[in-house]
Amino acid sequence: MISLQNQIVLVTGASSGIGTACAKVFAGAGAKLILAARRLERLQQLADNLNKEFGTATHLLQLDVRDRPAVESVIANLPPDWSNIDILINNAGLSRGLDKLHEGDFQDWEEMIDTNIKGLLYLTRYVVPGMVNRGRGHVVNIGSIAGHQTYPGGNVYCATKAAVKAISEGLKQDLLGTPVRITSVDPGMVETEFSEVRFHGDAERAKRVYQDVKPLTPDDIADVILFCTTRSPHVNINEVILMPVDQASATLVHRHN
Ligand code: NDP
Ligand code: 8X3
Repeated sequence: MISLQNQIVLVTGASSGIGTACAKVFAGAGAKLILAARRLERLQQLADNLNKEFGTATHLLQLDVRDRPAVESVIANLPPDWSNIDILINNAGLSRGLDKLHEGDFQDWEEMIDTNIKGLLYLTRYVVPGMVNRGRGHVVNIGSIAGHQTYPGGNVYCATKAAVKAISEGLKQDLLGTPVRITSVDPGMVETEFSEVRFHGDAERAKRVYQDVKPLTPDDIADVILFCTTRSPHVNINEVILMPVDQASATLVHRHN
């Protein structure tokens, strides 16, 4: 197991759910954190809490990962103490809608494609060259079971996560011959703000997704990411698929009612 003490970890989508949980787990392990998301006030609150609890040093980035020039600029202009990123957690992502493809909303599609695929690519493109030059680094992409199985209404969201799977596999191949590691962590149902975002703020509909079932928690995912990033340097965990015991596939969920 390798130590994360003083390693620099960049977490996208740190303002909620899995990203926030990653920030806490990596702070507890002694890492220094670059926290990125659009909602800066949430990042500020998180950074204050981590500083109080663990004395964590943080650097905050108010960033929309869809904005390529902004991604390029924040990475290029990191203060020298923060520029040698050891671990990139490409977590920022979202689903929008559960419409049939032929009735789908173009704006929903574009938001998912621009965030889940292009945003992840931009971060990877601007951060990984430094890792290759320094001869150390680990990229963790958050995929989904949706990248392995398409479900009704999932169409474009599933396509974006299938793209994340292909990008993770491609990056692994392209990094062959370097010590940089790449892992895809692909969860099933995790209770976060994900469903509320998918249903455009319809909290009642979002609540029904997790009703009478014990979903994964964001901490469960952060725990797996911590495991993957602390293996011996010669070990690369390529892909982890995890789901709740109450779930067997994207559509097969056992409800206790
Ligand atoms: P949340 O909605 O709780 O968190 C999503 C995070 O992504 C927020 O911090 C949000 O920050 C950030 N984000 C969204 N769009 C952008 C953007 N354009 N630029 C920067 N940050 C952005 O959902 P989860 O924690 O569940 O989602 C995290 C990842 O996990 C996503 O990639 C999702 O697809 C994946 N996933 C989730 C599962 C689940 O069941 N919950 C299962 C499998 C995978 P802000 O709005 O402040 O910018
Ligand atoms: C999130 C899990 O099954 O809602 O990626 O697509 S699912």
